[in-house]
Amino acid sequence: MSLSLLLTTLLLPSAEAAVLKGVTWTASSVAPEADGIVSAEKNLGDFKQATPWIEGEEGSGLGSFVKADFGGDKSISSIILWAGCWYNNAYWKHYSRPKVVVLEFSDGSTQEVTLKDEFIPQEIPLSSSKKTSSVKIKVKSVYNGDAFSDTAISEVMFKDGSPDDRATVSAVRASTTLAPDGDANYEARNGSDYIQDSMWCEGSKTGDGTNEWIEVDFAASTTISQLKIRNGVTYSSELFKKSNRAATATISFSDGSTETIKFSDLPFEQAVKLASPHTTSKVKITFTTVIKGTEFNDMCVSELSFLP
Ligand SMILES: [Ca+2]
Ligand SMILES: [Ca+2]
Repeated sequence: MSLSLLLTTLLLPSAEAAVLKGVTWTASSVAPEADGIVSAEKNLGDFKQATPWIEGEEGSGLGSFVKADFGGDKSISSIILWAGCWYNNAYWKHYSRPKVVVLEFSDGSTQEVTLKDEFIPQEIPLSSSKKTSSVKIKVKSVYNGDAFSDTAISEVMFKDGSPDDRATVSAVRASTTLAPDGDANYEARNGSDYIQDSMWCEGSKTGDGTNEWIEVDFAASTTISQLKIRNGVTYSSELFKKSNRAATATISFSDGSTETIKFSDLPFEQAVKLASPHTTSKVKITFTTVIKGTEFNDMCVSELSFLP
């Protein structure tokens, strides 16, 4: 191997499997709106955890199903499932959660999976990368809700065999983290879960987020030239204005070099180009100035990823 080829190999960005977009959902039934919670099959693929599908059959809906259509064959390596109603922690307990689900693929083959009864996303690896144009998820048994018998699933993601352009994150640390409340937790890992309404929030009792930081380790040394961020709470435009957002940051790399970056004050994904590409095994972002929210004095970041 020539030296230049060896270097190219070593400097390739480490990438993880991409999450499929543009999935079409159908369901055996849909529950009517209740307590302001709108159930819909399309909620399974809207990249929001607080929006669920809830089945609308009698009892706990054993045998009810949702079906994801990919519009052609895809190689699915794993499925990530937000089981239950993630509207908030209380409603997660109120509605039934699927326990055993049967996955059915377009070739008719099936795989039975037992889920945990935990308020965490669960990744199901498929026995071998499965080539399929659809996945049907059928509820076989449930963990009973404490108020309603209907069974909910809030989000489903499919990872396919093609590499993602995002650098693979192996660990995330933050200077402080806001304690969990009745709605959700605010852990740093929420910044890289593809979910728009889950976020890291700093937990300083008195500060507004200035000088708080988030540090990301990559699975391997990776060349990055831009980052993508959903700045603040991107749950809704209303909540976005209520909480603190980042205005500027210093970003430092494993070789000790730094750059100053600026963010737009918008509740959407934004790309921030670096002045030059950096090959690095980790990135630390220290937020240096903050835009104040109207109600909560915590600075949050909903999504953060690094691209070549
Ligand atoms: Ca959803
Ligand atoms: Ca998130």
